[in-house]
Amino acid sequence: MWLVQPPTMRGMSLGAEPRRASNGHAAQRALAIVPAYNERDAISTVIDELASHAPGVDVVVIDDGSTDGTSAIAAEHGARVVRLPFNLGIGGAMQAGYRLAHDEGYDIAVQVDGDGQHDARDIAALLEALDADPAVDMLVGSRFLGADGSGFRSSRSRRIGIRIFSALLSRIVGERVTDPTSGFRMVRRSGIELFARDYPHDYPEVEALVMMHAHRLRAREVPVMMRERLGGSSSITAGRSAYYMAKVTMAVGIALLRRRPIVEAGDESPVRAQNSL
Ligand SMILES: Nc1nc2c(ncn2[C@@H]2O[C@H](COP(=O)(O)OP(=O)(O)OP(=O)(O)O)[C@@H](O)[C@H]2O)c(=O)[nH]1
Ligand SMILES: [Mg+2]
Repeated sequence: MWLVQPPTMRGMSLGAEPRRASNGHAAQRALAIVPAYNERDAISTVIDELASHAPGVDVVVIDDGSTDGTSAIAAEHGARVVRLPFNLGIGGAMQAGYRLAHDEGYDIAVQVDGDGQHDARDIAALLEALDADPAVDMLVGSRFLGADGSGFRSSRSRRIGIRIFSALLSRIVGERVTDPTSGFRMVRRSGIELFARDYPHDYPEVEALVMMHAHRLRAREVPVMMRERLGGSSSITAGRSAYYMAKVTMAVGIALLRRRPIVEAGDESPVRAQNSL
């Protein structure tokens, strides 16, 4: 159960006393991490929609060295903004957000892209799903699971790439993965602990799922609607698509070879068991 916080409390620092939901359970504190690089056309809508549709969730915009006034617009719209001193890329921006979520004791973190592709209306359903399934550490919003096939499903060439990674990931984790490149994902504390320590840098989404699996943390997909970006430009241009495919494929291979926690089947995840950075 998470606490729905009045809008006036958004972004305020919270006391050490654990707050209680009406059913007596300790309330969960959730943080939306909004990575943004030159998103002046979209960032105000993203923040306003979070305020309207996810009022109990705190928001931090991680401005990844933007030069177009993104952080000023975000601050005008009431968001807390962390400005990185220079462009770290999406992975560095997200790890900064997870680090902040870790240090400030958040229970849940959700990535909401600053380009407007992720719809804040889906956050309530993600929170419900996480609350309902304690065995799950991460929920990934999949644009391919919706019953009616509506919403933005990316270009044809990108969908081919997504299918290749879906097949690879499904084999690795042993269950069906449909949207491994989706950035719309929510983690509970176990995921925050892991990603505050270590998060892939370039095109991190697929590799982060392999990391979860290697640490015996469980991810599950839930249907969401995605939209086209509201403006600005994508990091995945036509020319960078080939690099994306090669880099992510190699990174997944290397991630599988990397030292991983030694645990026996049925043991608790070391990330869950050992709680500090
Ligand atoms: N382009 C870019 N985006 C970044 C960077 N750092 C953070 N971001 C943010 O990360 C989020 C995801 O980046 P996108 O370029 O939209 O990647 P994507 O959503 O996988 O690709 P599209 O579907 O084409 O939009 C956006 O909110 C960006 O503003 C960066 O260095 N470059
Ligand atoms: Mg995008």
